[in-house]
Amino acid sequence: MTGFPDVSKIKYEGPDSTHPLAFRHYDENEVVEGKTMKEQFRFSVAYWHTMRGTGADPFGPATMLRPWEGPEDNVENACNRVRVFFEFCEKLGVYFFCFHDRDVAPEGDSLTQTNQNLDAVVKVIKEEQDRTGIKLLWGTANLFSNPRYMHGAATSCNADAFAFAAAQVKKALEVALELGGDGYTFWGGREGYQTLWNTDMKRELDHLARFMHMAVDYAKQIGFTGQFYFEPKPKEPTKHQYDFDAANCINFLRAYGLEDHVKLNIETNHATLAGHSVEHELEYAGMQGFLGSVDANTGDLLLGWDTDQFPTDVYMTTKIMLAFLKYGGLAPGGVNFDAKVRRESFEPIDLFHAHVGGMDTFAKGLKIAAAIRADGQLQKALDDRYCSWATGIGAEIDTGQHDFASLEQYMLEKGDAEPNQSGRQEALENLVNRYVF
Ligand code: XLS
Ligand code: NI
Ligand code: NI
Repeated sequence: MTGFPDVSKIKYEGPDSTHPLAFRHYDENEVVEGKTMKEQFRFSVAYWHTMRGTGADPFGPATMLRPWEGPEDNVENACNRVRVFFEFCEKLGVYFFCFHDRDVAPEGDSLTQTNQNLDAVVKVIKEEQDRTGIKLLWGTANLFSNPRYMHGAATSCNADAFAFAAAQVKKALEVALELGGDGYTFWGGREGYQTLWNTDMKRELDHLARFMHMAVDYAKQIGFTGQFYFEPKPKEPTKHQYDFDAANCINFLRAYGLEDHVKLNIETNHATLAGHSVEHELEYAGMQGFLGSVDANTGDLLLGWDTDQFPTDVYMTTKIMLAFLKYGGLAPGGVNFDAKVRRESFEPIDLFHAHVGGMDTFAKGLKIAAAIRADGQLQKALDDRYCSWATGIGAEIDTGQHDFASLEQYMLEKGDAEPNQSGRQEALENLVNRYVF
């Protein structure tokens, strides 16, 4: 098998630890705001990056040293890889994972053969789940790598690509059910376009909605009760992805009657590619009742693409955790590390360094967020800022007691608006920093 023989179970050692592979802040049993950290986060490892990331980039081939990989990517090798993966999750102390169908099993020469390959590997995944208690946070289907999907899958101009994708998602839902998965994610893949000269956008969006309805119907038919997620991303690989950002996705879901079935899976780096911050996306999804799950990673300010780096910025995880806590947590969603080690970090041990750092950064963010909330000063400042809406004219407007004519009358009598108060942005930034450092 040759997994990680030199690594033992990662332990919590506390903030003073200097051990490079120990948690300083993530203690799975520590209770924060009524839940253990294990329950708060529901951390998940992404199979595609951690087991299938090769380090290849447009300028050079694979760099990753993965001693467990056999010479050929056959079913036997795929099954062995699954066992190594579960060893990794166990040693890391993560209880969830996510995968695409094509991450775990190689494609065959026909759909029948491909499905058989998948079944053989899923059998091993099930055994490993039973052995370890590790669960599937969400499953998904890769509807973007195979050349048949060059024009998209559900939004392809080629109806057969749509049909093939439907067959693939049907199978992926059966697998998610078999593995007791808590969810299923639609990420756009190549659902988008490069130029309107060759694109009928209305038709493509209608097809995407039809496809998602078929998935919802099939899940119902087979008894899969996991949560569906739609994952916003503005660009890459297409120039205009149809699932641009939270607001765009929510509009799509409502326009096509999918709002009762699908929530959002918000990814940090996708938020920044859309010109937003992750906290904006979480807040928008949360306030609309669509906050489902999170793909945790980070981009690079100097690079304009989806670099999928591991999160190391406590300020950012603090903001993320403030949103989580505000909206009552994520379950049945979780925090899935949709993140990859750099091409230059090619040794297996780097996978541990990356995840340990990400988990600790989130744990510290959670503690800071909980302290900010317990103290209440930030909330008080926010409440004070809107105090004109709590009573008097503001409360009357909010309860529907006014129209333009009555407000004109009110102002004619009053003469002018009350003076404004300072926004105090800098003071509030300093207040937050008091908890951060
Ligand atoms: C790609 C997406 C992808 C989804 C799963 O940018 O983040 O990894 O999370 O298909
Ligand atoms: Ni993602
Ligand atoms: Ni991504």
